[in-house]
Amino acid sequence: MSEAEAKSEDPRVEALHERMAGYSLGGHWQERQQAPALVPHLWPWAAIYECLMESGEVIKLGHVGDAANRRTVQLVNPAITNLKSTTRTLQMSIQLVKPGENAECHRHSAAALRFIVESDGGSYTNVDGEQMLMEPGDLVLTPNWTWHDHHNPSDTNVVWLDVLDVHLAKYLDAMYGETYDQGQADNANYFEGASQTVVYPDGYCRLRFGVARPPQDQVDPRFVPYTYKWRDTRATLDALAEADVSDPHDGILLDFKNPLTGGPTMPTINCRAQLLSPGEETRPHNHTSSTIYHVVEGEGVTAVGSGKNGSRDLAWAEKDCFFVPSKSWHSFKNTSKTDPAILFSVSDKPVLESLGLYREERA
Ligand code: GTQ
Repeated sequence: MSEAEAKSEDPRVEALHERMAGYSLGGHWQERQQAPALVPHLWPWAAIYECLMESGEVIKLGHVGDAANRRTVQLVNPAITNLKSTTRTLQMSIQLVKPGENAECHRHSAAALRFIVESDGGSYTNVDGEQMLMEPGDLVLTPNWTWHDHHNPSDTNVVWLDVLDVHLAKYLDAMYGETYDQGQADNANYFEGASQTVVYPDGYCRLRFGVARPPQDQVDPRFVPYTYKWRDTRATLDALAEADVSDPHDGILLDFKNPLTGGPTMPTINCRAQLLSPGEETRPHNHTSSTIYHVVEGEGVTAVGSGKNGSRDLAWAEKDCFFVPSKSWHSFKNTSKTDPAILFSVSDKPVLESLGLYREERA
């Protein structure tokens, strides 16, 4: 029995509770069930990969209705296994498309992105008619309501991280979508059966939304399809590491900016890359956004500290994924004395910022 209820020896209070329950009312003083606090967690790549490869054997990728339209292994926060979600707002999953397979065209209100882990560069996602080749480390955006289908015409597997704001969209009762078969295309020339026709070549988005660009492009700047090439990101990290421009809490830190607004990657998801120099140890900080990390290269430890979320030392190696909950103190250590460590991360920071709910404490 709760403290408040224990004190209610007055039979009139009990009667009031019963009467209110009958009217679907509650008293501010009555106990309520709290949502569980999310916990820090690390998913070793070996475990993810083993299950993903097995899914490649037993889960058929096919047409909507007769098989899975996407083959992904989803990261689940152990505090909310019943919800099968990575964070309260975001889902990170790992997707496999085998040689010769296609994942059919659809679009949805949830924003999505892909970060490529394994590819020989021959696979691509078609986003609103643009071929976006997938090389390891590339970041491919499929913003809210953009059509997308995935293709692997190569002879090796392609594996990537999917990140979607689907839990936020569902929480807001704003999750909807359509497959190409049911939908109407904006431009009939884009579509053929369950896949789009390629109308724009790979790299078109970086020209069209580049520094020299058409003055009156009629697009909603918040939702432009875009790909950030890893060769560019890596060169920037290396150049800044050389110049020693380091953030005390995150090392060399890059935001993947929206190319038109200069704002976050997408309205609901921000992406970052960070480099920790050999032996580097960062200072702890905490903030009200929650973050999922993927280790691009290197090894280290993220100490996730104190408070109601518990304290954990997450020891990571290449390709592992880990989660740092909102408001958790955390700091990074690159445990190699010779090699840099590079992390890719996604967070719901833009949501918190746009609602005036973002806070950060630095030690
Ligand atoms: O590849 O379009 O992990 O629609 C979840 C939903 C991937 C995708 C996911 C999706 C996709």
